Amino acid sequence: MSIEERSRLVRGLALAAGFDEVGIAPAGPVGRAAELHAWLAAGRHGEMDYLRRHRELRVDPCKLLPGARSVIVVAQQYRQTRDGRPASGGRAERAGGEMLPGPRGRIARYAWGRDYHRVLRRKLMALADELQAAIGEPIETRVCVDTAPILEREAGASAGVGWIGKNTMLIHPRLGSFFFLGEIVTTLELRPTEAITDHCRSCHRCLDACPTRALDAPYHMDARRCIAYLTIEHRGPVPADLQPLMGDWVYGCDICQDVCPFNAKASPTRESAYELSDRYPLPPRPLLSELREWTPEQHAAQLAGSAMKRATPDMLRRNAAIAAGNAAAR
Ligand code: B12
Ligand code: SF4
Ligand code: SF4
Repeated sequence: MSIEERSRLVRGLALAAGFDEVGIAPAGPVGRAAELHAWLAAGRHGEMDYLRRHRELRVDPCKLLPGARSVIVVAQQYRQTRDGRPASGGRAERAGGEMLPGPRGRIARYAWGRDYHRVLRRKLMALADELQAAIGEPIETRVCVDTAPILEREAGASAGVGWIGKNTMLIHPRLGSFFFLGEIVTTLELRPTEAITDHCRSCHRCLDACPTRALDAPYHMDARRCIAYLTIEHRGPVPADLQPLMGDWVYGCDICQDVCPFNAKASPTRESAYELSDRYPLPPRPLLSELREWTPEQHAAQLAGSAMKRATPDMLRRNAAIAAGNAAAR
């Protein structure tokens, strides 16, 4: 099979598997390794020490899989067909059939359905198996979703899946940015896809909308100020000056994506696992009074199968208390 035929095969198999976009990057050192090192040296990663620990692996997929020739990058959209109004169902809405009073928190869209790590990994493993069978010769593959030490947005940008926007998200002209990324690093030689040019141009809506000024310059983020970091990654108390700026977010933040014009017309997900359901995990606007009272057992039971279990019970209670304080101040 020629390199072109193999590359077409990869694209065909990935799209048939239900991914919304696929691209191929050459394996090898990424272009912006120096930016990652500078970002870490400035301490802008906060407590996310895992980013420091594997920084040499992160900038070169060949270190992840010796002999790697290509990185297949897939995107899977997750924006739901239903919007996150409180009436959309779920346990926290009712107690004994009664509506409970009090303010509600807000959960970022990416955590509304089932844990994407599991959904995407399973699909990518199946794709790697199919590829292996179709190629008919031994190849090595390593599947990565989020937690592997790889700069996924850099890989996605060099694979032509999107461009890195001023809000630091990978954006696709048609799909917007509400998608997850996953990769198959492989020893198979494939034809790289052409990169997409930056479409942000003179727009700066995301920078203007970010409530905490975490986006302190175009394409640059101080994660220590990002609400996603503060609610999901940061343990211990949130700095007092940032608390009032966090609004009602209790897990993640979507503001710099909600305002992006490329998300306005993007279609919703085709993956039922990411849709809101009465089982997974919480309504997107949970009652703060309920979140604040959860026991560790309730936390484990309610968040089984959800990406939200990354936050400890203490962190969720802390986030709910901050959101309640902000609601009271309003
Ligand atoms: C750590 C992390 C975070 C941190 C830090 C975010 C950040 N901007 O770095 C926090 C907790 C804040 C976070 C938040 C979110 N995250 Co996150 N996160 C990650 C993780 C695990 C590592 C990212 C990383 O290495 N950051 C370090 C920085 C320096 O690297 P980078 O973001 O790739 O940045 C590169 C570019 O900025 C570039 N660069 C530097 N200067 C310049 C200048 C120009 C002009 C250009 C073009 C580029 C450029 O160089 C950098 C290094 O190569 C990735 C998964 C992965 N393994 O990559 C997911 C990932 C990036 N996150 C994801 C998601 C969904 C989110 C949230 C939307 C979740 C939410 N709703 O709350 C938010 C979005 C916030 C935002 N605006 O970025 C998705 C993004 C998908 C996409 N379409 O881009 C990823 C890819 C996970 C996945 N598998 O889908 N995240
Ligand atoms: S996710 Fe929220 S806090 Fe973080 S950069 Fe975007 S708008 Fe700012
Ligand atoms: S809001 Fe505007 S500047 Fe920000 S990422 Fe979207 S297009 Fe780019």
